[in-house]
Amino acid sequence: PRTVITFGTFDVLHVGHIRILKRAAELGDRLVVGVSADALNISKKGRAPVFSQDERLEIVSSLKFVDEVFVEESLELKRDYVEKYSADVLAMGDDWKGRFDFVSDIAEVVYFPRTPSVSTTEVIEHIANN
Ligand code: C2G
Repeated sequence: PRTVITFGTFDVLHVGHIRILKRAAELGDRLVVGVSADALNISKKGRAPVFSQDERLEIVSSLKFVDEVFVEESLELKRDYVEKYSADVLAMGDDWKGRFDFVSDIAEVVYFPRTPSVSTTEVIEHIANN
């Protein structure tokens, strides 16, 4: 079977997340998702996600086109995760374009266009200001 791997925080799940997961799943037979750890978000973005990693894992693993989830502990471990899950394809949104090309010797690397005008940050701001 052809395995696809993708990564993300998937905090306050929205249609942009759904679309990329669905498109990633369509590239193969099995979709594995690395959900970024709370600690990784704090170091990367300076704030904790709204939902904890356990909650985000539970939400993402409940989607019908997601077959397996794990905690992404570090951005630098892409190669190890691709090998561990025997991924044939690594798919990401194009806000990461070029950033994961270093695994292209062991997996096909695909970047999808992001869904315009939706983001977790905007959702949080919308709720805060209404
Ligand atoms: N995404 C999208 N359209 C949006 C918002 C997000 O296609 N409007 C995609 C992103 O491009 C990414 C995925 O949804 O591929 C998850 O996005 P985030 O939860 O913001 O993930 P991020 O914090 O970028 O973490 O190792 C990589 C990191 O873990 C990615």
